[in-house]
Amino acid sequence: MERTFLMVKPDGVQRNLVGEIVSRFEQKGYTLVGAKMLAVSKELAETHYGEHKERPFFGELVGFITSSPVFAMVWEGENVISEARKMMGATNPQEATPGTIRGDYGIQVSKNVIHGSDSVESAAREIDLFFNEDELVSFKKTNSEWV
Ligand code: DAT
Ligand code: MG
Repeated sequence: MERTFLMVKPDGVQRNLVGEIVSRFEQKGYTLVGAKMLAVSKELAETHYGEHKERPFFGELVGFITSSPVFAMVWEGENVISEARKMMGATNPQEATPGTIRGDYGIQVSKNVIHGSDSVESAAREIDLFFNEDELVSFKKTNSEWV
């Protein structure tokens, strides 16, 4: 059973998309095991997006993710890391298939609504970066055999 880190970015929170996004992952059958609103600090943003620090858009990216609160989540389920990436769609919303979150709600690559971990390693790193162990629950849903 995998866990992944998903985050509704400042544009998604401002546009009231938190409920819609949570609903998509719930209805798919995944389990929410942790969630919180937070204002991302410059330090946290630079660590989280560290792999992009040499890219020309790094400053804009850090500025954007710290511009307004985000909704951080940990979701659990079979293959949730790659399945969540499919449900999010391509990084550039104009290349994302309609029906995906970015395809349905985004237009610009710099305001693409949601972040999701892209590998087992990044999921572990990002969950640890954003959540303490005692902020995550571990439980089995009574309907799990129906999913
Ligand atoms: P993803 O979020 O799909 O994992 P990524 O890790 O390559 O994509 O990039 C991280 C974020 O950086 C992405 O969600 C939006 C922003 N970004 C990526 N490419 C960009 C570009 N060419 N111009 C502006 N922002 C960009
Ligand atoms: Mg990425």
